[in-house]
Amino acid sequence: MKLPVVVYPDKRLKLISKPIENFNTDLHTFLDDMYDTMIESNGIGLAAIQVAKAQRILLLCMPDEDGEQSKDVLLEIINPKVSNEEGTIVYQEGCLSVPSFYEDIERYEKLTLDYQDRHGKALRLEAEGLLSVAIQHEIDHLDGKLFIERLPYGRLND
Ligand code: QAP
Ligand code: CO
Repeated sequence: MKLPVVVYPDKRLKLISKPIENFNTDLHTFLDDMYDTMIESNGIGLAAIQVAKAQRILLLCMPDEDGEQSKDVLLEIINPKVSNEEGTIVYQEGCLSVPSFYEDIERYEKLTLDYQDRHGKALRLEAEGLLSVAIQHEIDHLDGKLFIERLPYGRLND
């Protein structure tokens, strides 16, 4: 079931999300609803707070070369922790909670992600490029931060 998306400047987007402790059927239903919401909104990533639940959950579904999204590559990421950040990358980001606004943002190019799946199993992945950008964008949501707060100031005299 598709859920309503919380949009800027709704202050709920500033909440710090809380860790998941119970990996039960309520969680699984919520993950399925997040997936429907992300796909029906044409998103590649979604954090739980964007559907008004302040829990440390995010979904990522990266498109392939033809821009197709397949559920086979869906990542359900719970209680994420980033380490080994390396390098920088600039990517034009958008956000379902900031509709029709896109800007270049600098992020880490590579990182390691430790997280849990819907059953509470501990997993690790190495990410670079767009996946690394998307992980950082979504974890920012869990910490109450939007990409528009990371816009650089312009140079003076320009
Ligand atoms: C976050 O963003 C992201 O304005 C996910 O009208 C962004 O799915 C990760 C969207 C960039 C990596 C790189 C935005 C859909 C979707 C809009 C999204 C819109 C319709 C944004
Ligand atoms: Co976003």
